[in-house]
Amino acid sequence: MTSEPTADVVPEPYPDLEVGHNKSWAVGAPGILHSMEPALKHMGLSRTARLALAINQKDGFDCMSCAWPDPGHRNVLEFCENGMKATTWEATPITVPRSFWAEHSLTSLLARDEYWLGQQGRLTEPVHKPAGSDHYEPISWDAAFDLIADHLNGLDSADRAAFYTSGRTSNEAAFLYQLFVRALGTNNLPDCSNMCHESTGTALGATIGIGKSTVAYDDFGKADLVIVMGQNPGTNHPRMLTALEETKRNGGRVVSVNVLPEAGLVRYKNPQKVRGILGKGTVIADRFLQIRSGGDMALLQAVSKRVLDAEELAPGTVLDHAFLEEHTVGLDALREHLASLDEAAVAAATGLTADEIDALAAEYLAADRVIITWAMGLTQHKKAVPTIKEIVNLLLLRGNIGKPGAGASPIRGHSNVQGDRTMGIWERMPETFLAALEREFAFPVPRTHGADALHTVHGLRDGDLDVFMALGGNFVGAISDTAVAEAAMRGAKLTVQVSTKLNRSHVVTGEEALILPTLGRTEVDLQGDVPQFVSVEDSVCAVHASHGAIPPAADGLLSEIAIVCRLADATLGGRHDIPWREFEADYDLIRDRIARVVPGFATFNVDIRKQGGFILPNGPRDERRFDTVAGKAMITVNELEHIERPAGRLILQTLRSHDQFNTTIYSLNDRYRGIKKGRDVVFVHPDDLADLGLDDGDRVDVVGEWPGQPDRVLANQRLVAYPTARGCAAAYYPEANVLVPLESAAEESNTPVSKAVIVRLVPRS
Ligand SMILES: Nc1nc2c(c(=O)[nH]1)N[C@H]1C(S)=C(S)[C@@H](COP(=O)(O)OP(=O)(O)OC[C@H]3O[C@@H](n4cnc5c(=O)[nH]c(N)nc54)[C@H](O)[C@@H]3O)O[C@H]1N2
Ligand SMILES: Nc1nc2c(c(=O)[nH]1)N[C@H]1C(S)=C(S)[C@@H](COP(=O)(O)OP(=O)(O)OC[C@H]3O[C@@H](n4cnc5c(=O)[nH]c(N)nc54)[C@H](O)[C@@H]3O)O[C@H]1N2
Ligand SMILES: [Mo]
Repeated sequence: MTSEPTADVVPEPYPDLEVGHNKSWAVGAPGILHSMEPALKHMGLSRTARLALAINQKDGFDCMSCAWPDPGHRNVLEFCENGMKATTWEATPITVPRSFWAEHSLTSLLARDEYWLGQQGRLTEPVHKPAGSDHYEPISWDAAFDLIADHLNGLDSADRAAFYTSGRTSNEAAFLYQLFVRALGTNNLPDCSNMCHESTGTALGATIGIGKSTVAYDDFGKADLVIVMGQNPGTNHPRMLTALEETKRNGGRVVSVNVLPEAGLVRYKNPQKVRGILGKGTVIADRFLQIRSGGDMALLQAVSKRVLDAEELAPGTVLDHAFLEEHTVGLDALREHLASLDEAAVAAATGLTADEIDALAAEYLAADRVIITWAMGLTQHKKAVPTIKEIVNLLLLRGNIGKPGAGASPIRGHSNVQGDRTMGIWERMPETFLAALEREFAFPVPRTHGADALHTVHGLRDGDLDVFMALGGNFVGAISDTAVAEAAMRGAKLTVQVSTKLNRSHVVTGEEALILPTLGRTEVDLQGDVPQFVSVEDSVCAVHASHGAIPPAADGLLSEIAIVCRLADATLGGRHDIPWREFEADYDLIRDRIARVVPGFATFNVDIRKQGGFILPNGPRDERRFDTVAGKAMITVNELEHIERPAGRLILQTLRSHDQFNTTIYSLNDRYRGIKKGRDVVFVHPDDLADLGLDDGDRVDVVGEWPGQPDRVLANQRLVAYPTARGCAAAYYPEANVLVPLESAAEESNTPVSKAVIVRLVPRS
């Protein structure tokens, strides 16, 4: 018998872990009340009230918990439980004291988890870890900027530095950051999108000519059918449930396609309504297809095939011929390809019966207006890009793009991840953007594609990168293959984190390291005496202003914009004719430049001051214009492939609990899944447990497998019998990131395959 691998670190079990039953309903009054408790405890009533009344209001700030759009009509309290958690987490008056850095060595901080690190409060002053030291120590802002400038200016090539962005960064800060990085001479601009909706951008860009949603907010109220695929809105986009409720009120239907029966989709109590507080709530999903992990491409092909078969039976009545003729290419090839679709392969891939698939096809055919939404359950798979292309195929067959109540709707994660891309945060921005930037700022903009998130880890590991800087986020916490990523990061000469709060990326550092604390979006941003505002773009391409509402957590914090401007000034000096200090003093001047570089922003400073902001133009949505290589929407042929599960193994997905935001852990509870006071759980179907000779409550090591590589281990997890699809398991991200191999990436988009790790469960003796 081969001996089992052992983990470097065996975590202690959470001592008070409780496992109850999973819930079928989401949100409602208990949700809101539960979310207010910590805020009230730490912030006092008036700060809490100021916050709550400003979230997502027209003169307030944009909630940073997700990229769900704001409705035209706002409720007095336009937020959800998780939005309240995100804002109070940022707005806490608790701060990291100066003594913290002397008291805590980096070695001691490495033993702390994300929950503890986040609990330490807001960062208030820049700190520096000199080479060879085990402690950060305070440093002045000017000295910090000079130090980074010296490192950057000492590089043989700007390509030896990488500049990460997380999706909370405002449009204005993002625009200046990419300007600085390109003026420095590199396109190394990895971002959280590389790990998130990159597959979406890749698939939609190729097929419809724009990587963004083709629906507007109001379309949800007009749809006959919304198919929600690979997404858990009850936790991750709670306000989307209000839109789905609208779909239903107007007679539309909702179908959920998911590996798990997620709470909010089964029943939803709208916290904004008395009915939601007292009543039974709305049943959201009329139909639930519990699919096997990675089975969505097969399902979509099978539904498209049924649509094409129906057309054969009743020619001229099923497909939207006028639309297909005028706006698409590729129909014949798809028809030919699907004619030989192997239904046995579909059944194996999806785990669904032919009846279930027939029923979904019938729903699709009965609806004149169909929206398909999706998130990480689709994008974080090896075959994510072709899967999303199959969504486009299915929609195009009946003209479901570019008409009211219909469209393809990726639901973004971070609140401004979409806007950051629009502003140029991408390692391979198109030539049109780079040329416009070059015209406006008169320096030679580099054209070679830069490093994305995974390439950045490769670059650090292989000694091709010396400097890593992050504008927000938690790179080593969020990226796959934790042990490999952390070892790679330690190879950097300098790491710089611009952050609001402590996380793992502050304690896994390069030789030298800096933390630069920044203002959050909730806080008033004064330049001179003038309060500034910033802007963001949501999932449906609406751009609006965000005004800080509460006093900053500490004196002396700089905004992200000020940090970028001062760093650029220190690094580039007079090398280019870019007025960094003027940009810092007046954000309107930044918007004037964005207006001249980024399409759709021509009258930015005027439009952003309108109530509710403005909507960016979108070819497919507005005029059925598809800027692809063919000049039409592309119907594509994608070879079916599904995940083979070796005997005795499970396909593990890594997902979010209800009380976390990505790597930020608000509490140890996951209410809707019945988990309390702990995160060391693995969800497995009871019949799979029985087959494996295991029981609910057993402690196991979860061992991740990748061909030709040593196994990876997430040690000492408690098994939870759970109604997931057969053969599939689930565990929480970011802890489970140790199991995701660096090599396991989606084809074309290079997104880590966080939703399908082959694992075996080894009982702890
Ligand atoms: N409160 C809160 N809000 C958030 C976040 C947060 O962490 N907390 N994160 C934000 C970010 S950055 C993002 S990207 C979004 C993420 O939003 P989601 O994508 O909803 O997040 P996940 O928790 O990764 O959930 C993935 C969902 O896909 C399902 N799934 C997994 N594999 C498959 C599959 O193969 N097929 C199908 N059909 N379903 C599958 C899972 O069961 C789960 O319901 O949320 C954003 N909003
Ligand atoms: N296994 C697995 N891995 C995943 C995923 C998964 O589903 N499974 N999901 C992926 C996805 S979808 C995403 S988007 C990434 C997320 O990756 P990231 O965006 O890098 O991670 P976050 O946890 O959102 O970053 C949180 C940190 O951002 C900082 N921060 C918060 N607000 C601000 C601000 O206003 N300004 C600045 N400068 N800093 C701020 C705080 O210090 C906080 O600790 O993770 C990815 N990784
Ligand atoms: Mo995300």
